[in-house]
Amino acid sequence: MERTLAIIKPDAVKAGHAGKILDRILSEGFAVRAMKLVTLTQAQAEGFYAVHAERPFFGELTEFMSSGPCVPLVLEREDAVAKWREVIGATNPAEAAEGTIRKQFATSMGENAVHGSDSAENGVKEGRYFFSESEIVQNGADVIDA
Ligand code: IDP
Repeated sequence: MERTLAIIKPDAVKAGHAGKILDRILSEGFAVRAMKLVTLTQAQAEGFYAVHAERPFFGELTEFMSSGPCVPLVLEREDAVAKWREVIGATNPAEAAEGTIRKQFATSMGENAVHGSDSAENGVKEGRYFFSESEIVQNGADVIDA
């Protein structure tokens, strides 16, 4: 079993798509191990996206990510990282495949509805950025994916 960190980004929460995206997460066989609704400060968004600090879109990205509530989730299943990236689609919605979450809900390269970790190592690290150990359910989360 592998973990990945998903985020339903502020654009998707604001547009009322969080429920549909959670439904898709469950129907794709992910177990939800942690979930919350939180509005990040810009500093928290900068910390999360520190790897992009030198990119020209860093200011725009961190302002957007702190513009309203988002929903971070720790997801678990076999090949969670690759599977979630397949389900969300390409970063740019114009290039996202039919049936992907970004094709369905993203409105631009920046406001692209969802996040997904890019490696198993980052999945664990990013999960810890949002959740303490005691907030990540080790078992019994099947109440939500039953
Ligand atoms: P990913 O989210 O598909 O892994 P990354 O290249 O890691 O894509 O970029 C992180 C996030 O930064 C993207 O999801 C998107 O919100 C934002 N982003 C990436 N490139 C651009 C851009 O050219 N303009 C504005 N925002 C961007």
